[in-house]
Amino acid sequence: VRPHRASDTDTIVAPATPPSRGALCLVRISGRQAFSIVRGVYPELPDPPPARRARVATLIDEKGEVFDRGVITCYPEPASFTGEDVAEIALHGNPLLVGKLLAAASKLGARPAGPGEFSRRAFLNGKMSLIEAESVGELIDAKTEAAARGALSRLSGSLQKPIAEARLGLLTAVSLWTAAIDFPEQAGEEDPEEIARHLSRALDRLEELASRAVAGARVFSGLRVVIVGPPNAGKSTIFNRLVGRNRAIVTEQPGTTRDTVEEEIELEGIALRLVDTAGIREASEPAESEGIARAREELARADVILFVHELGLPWSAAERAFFESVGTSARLLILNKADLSSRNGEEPGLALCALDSAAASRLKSGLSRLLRDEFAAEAATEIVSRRQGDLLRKAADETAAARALLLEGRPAEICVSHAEGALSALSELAGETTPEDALDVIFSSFCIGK
Ligand SMILES: Nc1nc2c(ncn2[C@@H]2O[C@H](COP(=O)(O)OP(=O)(O)OP(=O)(O)O)[C@@H](O)[C@H]2O)c(=O)[nH]1
Ligand SMILES: [Mg+2]
Repeated sequence: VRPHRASDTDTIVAPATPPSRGALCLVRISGRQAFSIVRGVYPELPDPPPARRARVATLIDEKGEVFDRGVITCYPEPASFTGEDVAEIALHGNPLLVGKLLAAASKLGARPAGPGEFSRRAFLNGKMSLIEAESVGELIDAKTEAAARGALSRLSGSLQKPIAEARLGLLTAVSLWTAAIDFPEQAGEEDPEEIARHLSRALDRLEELASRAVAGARVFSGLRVVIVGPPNAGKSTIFNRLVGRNRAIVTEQPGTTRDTVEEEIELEGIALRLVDTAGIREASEPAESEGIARAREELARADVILFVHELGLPWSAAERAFFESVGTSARLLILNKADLSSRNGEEPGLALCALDSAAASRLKSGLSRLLRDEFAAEAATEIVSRRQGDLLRKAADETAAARALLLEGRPAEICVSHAEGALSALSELAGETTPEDALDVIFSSFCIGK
């Protein structure tokens, strides 16, 4: 039985389009009284209303005065977004007219919908799984294109298949165990090897999903791109190029940047938080050494590192060690001030003159290539909410524990309880046993009208 509360049976109304002066606004009404409420503003609506057919309608207010012409479409239950009777009224996107319609609907018995309430009902009425419901929420506030693509791919259920496979592995393991426990004569001794095989299969799928979930959540919320390197290499100039304006101070003095400077940009449909840092060296003043300490902190939080070195300058041992310490995965070496040196870089990197007018596009294409190599898979496929990521992690950990205990020869009961823990995390992920408060958390993060 799905959890629900009394307010889930009210008839609700809200604009489904953002509140702004646009050409059209779509107002959605859902619940038992939906059609009678529509009749209050459009008495000519037949009873029963024509299903899923748009009708041009003259809308009247409480005093019987025409206030707008719109288009009304009725979706009788259960074939509607929420699974209830739903009416959608498209009218002109004038806040005064929309306000009139909402006021009339309230007077006729509808209550303004809370955030995510339409999706909540769709979920309660079995119209969508929780995974799909959360995608709707993410779709609404997906900041960037890649995040929007991820939300879309999940709406079509691309998470479901690997989860189903993991679940099958776990269920098979649990049933082999319980058979051995409950019917020792018929089932014989349990076969740890075979059970472990099923657990391993489940674990593979879960580990893959959980790690993708982490990366997906990062792409979804934006990547931190941190610019580091020795003083005076041109870090702030490069930062300004990428931001597209002179946000950070640039001077010919080494040690100009004392604190970190941040700015958000978008590239390849991914939101990037660009961070300029103080040049790393032995500082002469407290303010500078504080800045350097911050630069090191930023490095630890970075998803992508742009390391700037002045082309042709020798590498100090300290710089070399620093460069090695940032790792190689998502790192781009920029050899700046290429205009000053005829020497070719001894390191493979992007030779650049940050003062040049082509610098911005060269930087962006270098960075794009890096993003595609490192993050394309996550950006294009599964982007998962933090809650889903946590549940996947829990399922993976419980499965790993069950398998480890099994291989240590622990009693079946203990192993089974971990496998069941994994299964219940997966059920919660799919929305089968979600406690009431979790539902509130999920749906209240939506915007009104969804
Ligand atoms: N010739 C030349 N000069 C550059 C280039 N890029 C930056 N500069 C100059 O180098 C100096 C230092 O540039 P910044 O961008 O302030 O360097 P930074 O790495 O942020 O320096 P700190 O903040 O002090 O660590 C400025 O005078 C820039 O105009 C380049 O490609 N060629
Ligand atoms: Mg600087």
